[in-house]
Amino acid sequence: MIQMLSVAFVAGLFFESSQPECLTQFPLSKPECWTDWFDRDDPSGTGDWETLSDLRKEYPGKICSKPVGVETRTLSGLTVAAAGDVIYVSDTTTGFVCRNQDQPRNKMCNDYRVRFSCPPCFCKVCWTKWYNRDAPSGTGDWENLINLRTENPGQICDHPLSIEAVTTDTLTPAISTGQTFISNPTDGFVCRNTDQKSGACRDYKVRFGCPCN
Ligand SMILES: [Ca+2]
Ligand SMILES: [Ca+2]
Repeated sequence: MIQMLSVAFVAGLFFESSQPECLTQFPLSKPECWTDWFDRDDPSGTGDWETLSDLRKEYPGKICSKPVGVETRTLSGLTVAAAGDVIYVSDTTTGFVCRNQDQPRNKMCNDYRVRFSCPPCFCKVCWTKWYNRDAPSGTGDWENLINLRTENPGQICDHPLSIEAVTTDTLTPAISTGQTFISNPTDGFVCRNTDQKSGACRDYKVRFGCPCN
């Protein structure tokens, strides 16, 4: 009976793990795809609340829909065991909560950061096609995300992880041109002629790295 229960338990785990946003199978014991570390709360109120629902609101798109692991450290790098706090919850469904009321002798919780491991496909980057919507003949080369989204509806993921910008003629990475520009996965790419010593931007094209799921 015990054996049957444990088989059912393992099967349940496996079923859970095969449901996330991709169908890639992977060894549960070796999750390799970790999110950033998050620290949205501190324990000065009722405790340190690093719940998944709050973290998802604060960091949209940064955490997969079904994490397979959670890791917690104090801001100074201690494990929960080393810090000695009583933890209310720490799992892949709720996230992490340390309540001050659970600590002995009116002690406050330490301040924790958390990160989650996700199915590998969540961390894999899939590139969009290259976009070149503008030329620098006006005020500059505006390959900004808001315009690219409007002109190419449904093509670029909601939360790109990265951006690549190169010149259209020599495919030189923007970073190597010596020009001044803004380039990030949230805003896209903008090079303004007025910011250049030469008075003119080169023409760039961009593409975005998205989660593959
Ligand atoms: Ca915290
Ligand atoms: Ca361009």
